[in-house]
Amino acid sequence: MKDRGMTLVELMVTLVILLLMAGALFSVMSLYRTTYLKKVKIAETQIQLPLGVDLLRRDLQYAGFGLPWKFPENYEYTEATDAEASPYNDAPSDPPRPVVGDDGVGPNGSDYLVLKGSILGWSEASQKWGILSGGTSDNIAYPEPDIFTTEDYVLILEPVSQEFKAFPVAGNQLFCPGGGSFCPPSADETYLIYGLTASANFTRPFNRVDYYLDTDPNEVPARCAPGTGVLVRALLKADGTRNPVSVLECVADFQVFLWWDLDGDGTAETRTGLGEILDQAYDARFERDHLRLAEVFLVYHEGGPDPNFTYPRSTVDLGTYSFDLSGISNYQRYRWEALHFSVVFQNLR
Ligand SMILES: [Ca+2]
Ligand SMILES: [Ca+2]
Repeated sequence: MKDRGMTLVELMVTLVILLLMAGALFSVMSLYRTTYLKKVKIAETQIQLPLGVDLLRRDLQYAGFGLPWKFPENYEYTEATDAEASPYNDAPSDPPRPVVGDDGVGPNGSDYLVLKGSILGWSEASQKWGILSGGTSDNIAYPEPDIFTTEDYVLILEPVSQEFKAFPVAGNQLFCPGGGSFCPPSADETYLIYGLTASANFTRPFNRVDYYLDTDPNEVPARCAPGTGVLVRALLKADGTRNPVSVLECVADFQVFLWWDLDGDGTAETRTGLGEILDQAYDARFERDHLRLAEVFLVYHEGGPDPNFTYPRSTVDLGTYSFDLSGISNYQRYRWEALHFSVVFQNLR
């Protein structure tokens, strides 16, 4: 018998290796990626609808995904250049905090939220990730050998320490037999690879999105009440400027609260504003250990002014938070809506 196939022992060994490598972690990541892509697709076609807020929910869930926790000595990168965005930088050399922001710095006392993670980039490249095997074995063991193209720039992390091993590396440099310096030193070690962007001129080892209210008259539709704005999702570009895309129109207020497990008993017990991170100088490590949940409030109106309509109250009450409408002229003529939702950070700790 020439084609005897595998012996039982060989089969068992292979199975054990496959189980170790392709087990729970991979199926979770795969599920994760599929869900994310599905949601992005839905949102892309209806981005002007309140459903666009679902993007914010997704981004909160994925904050921290593919972020390096530790940099090599003397490693530096650049981040936001605009005055409104730069206070939330971790550049030039700190590990990126998954969540940053501040209270009341926007129109009507609204908040400014910043989220960081590889997958937040939305580019085809940033939706990719893989496993790089060391030694003389095949290069990318999962999900497929050639998932990255020569255009994709990637970040390589050591999976336990999340220490970053190589940046930037183009997809065609990932083939380990032949031994690049970014390859795991032995066959039984693996590194994680996260796609970042297809552009060779990127400047930081993560993607970043900023959420804030924009009240620039050129951006706000004419139907919106005076003083309201659009909630934008702004991807930070390589040059440090923001690329804003509207996700919700006629927004009067945007508030984010954070829930922390400060006593480490596994349950979040402390609610703070976003500004707590800056006030207390919490770093990336502290967020991973203690930050558990985000709570978001949005106040906006549907349609335009209606002379035959009277909104019955001067505040929008949302349980633990209320917004005073009386600062908005003619607020009674608009149909005010409120959104209140909570999101568990799935990529911290
Ligand atoms: Ca706030
Ligand atoms: Ca607790």
